[in-house]
Amino acid sequence: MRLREGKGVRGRGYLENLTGEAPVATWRVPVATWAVALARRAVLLVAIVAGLLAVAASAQTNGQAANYVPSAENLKARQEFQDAKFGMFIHWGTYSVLGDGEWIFHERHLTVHEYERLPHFFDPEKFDAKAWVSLAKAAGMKYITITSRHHDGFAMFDSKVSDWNIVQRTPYGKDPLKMLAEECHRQGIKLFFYYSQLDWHNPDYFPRGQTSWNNGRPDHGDWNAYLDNYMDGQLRELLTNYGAIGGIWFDGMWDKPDADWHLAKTYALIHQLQPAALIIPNHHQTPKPGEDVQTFERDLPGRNTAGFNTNYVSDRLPLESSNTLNGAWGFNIGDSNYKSPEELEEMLVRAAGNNSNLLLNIGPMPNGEIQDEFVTRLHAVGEWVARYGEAIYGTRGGPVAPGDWGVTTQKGDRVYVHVLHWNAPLLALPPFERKIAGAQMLGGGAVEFTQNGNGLVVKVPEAAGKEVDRVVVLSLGK
Ligand code: H79
Repeated sequence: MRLREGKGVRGRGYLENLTGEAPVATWRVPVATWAVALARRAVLLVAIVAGLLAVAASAQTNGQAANYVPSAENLKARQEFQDAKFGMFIHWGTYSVLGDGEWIFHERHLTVHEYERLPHFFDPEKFDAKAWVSLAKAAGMKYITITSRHHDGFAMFDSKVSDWNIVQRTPYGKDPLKMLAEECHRQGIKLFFYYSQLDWHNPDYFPRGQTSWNNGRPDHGDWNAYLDNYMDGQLRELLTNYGAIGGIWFDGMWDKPDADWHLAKTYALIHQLQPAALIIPNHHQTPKPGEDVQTFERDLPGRNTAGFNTNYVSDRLPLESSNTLNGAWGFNIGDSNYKSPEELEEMLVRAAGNNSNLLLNIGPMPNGEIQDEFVTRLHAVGEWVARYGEAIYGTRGGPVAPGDWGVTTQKGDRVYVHVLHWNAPLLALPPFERKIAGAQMLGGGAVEFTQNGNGLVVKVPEAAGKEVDRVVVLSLGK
């Protein structure tokens, strides 16, 4: 009986009790009882191991990397990702030729045969990787996420998996991602690959989903081959041939939300090839095992003004919010709805105050140039962020909930109060747990404040001209 009374029966778990040292008191127990107890232990152990195996197997078939434990490199990469705060999103593909976004295949009801004409016109002779990476840097962006292939399935890189790629189907005949990766490594910018799981071109993307389903493909196809050979094959290329990459930004799963996407297999492949590579899925759902970042399309985390995002916000994963500089992702020749530098700056500040990164998109032109309207605005943001970056880079969301008035960020013992829309001289904030030792404007100038049990009142200087963000730096005392 004594054998069953050990501390491990409850508490820290059966396995420890079963596999742990034999209790010292064993000799007092008659041999027969001892043997029966051992046999029971063995049976129980076998049952537990079998149970664990079954759980693992079902996790595999469910497509969930249920046992995912991020590697140390991965956890470090997550921190660096959060510190980076500001990234450049690039949508560029053969669709850019038509100057009407990246959904023309679907929106114009083109057949595969018709769409296959497009690559013949794609010859970006002005593409200059150095200019692109330099622009990102000048804007204060710390990483780039580029479409390695969009929903048209067209690989913008040298792929051996299929000839539906830029090297084999365009007069250009080169791999721009290779040039971009080399330039990013030279300039110290992390490169992420956007990869569309949705494919409007491959017949094995079958059964088809909600989009571009009637475009001349046969009514049969091998879904498993599409995932395991085609997609994973291309991901293997992206994670092998371009040096260290930041990660993979997935999109398009929402086209077939109920399908088995073999996520466990794909995610394991990525983490095995590059443990530090982050998996960033834009599936608009609650994060699944194996994923490293939660990203929100055209929305701050949890807002869902777009209508297709989830309201759930992870308190574990780094967060990211993607948005467009005008209204389009891929080059749109008629879209002049540019956000002003001030709007973009506010967007970045609001992202940071919501503990999130901002991934800001541009759609380069089919000749490889980036239009002036993007360039001038990005330069303006870059000049601004050079002055205000201390209150953004390396911060996390601050202690005060974001509001219309503004947001807070925090780095160590400094809280940055970003006053965005507040016309009164005094700004009242809720109580801080710690005493405020001092307050000053970022860039200089003392700030008067009073702190008591009701909260903190800060005297904010008037905004100068178009000043977007008045940043009060609070030093937290002991
Ligand atoms: O790459 C850019 C867009 O092309 C792509 N994601 C960004 C980053 C994108 N595609 N669609 N959307 C964004 C919006 C999603 C719309 C949806 Fe639906 C509403 C998905 C599910 C419901 C449209 C309608 C597609 C299926 C039904």
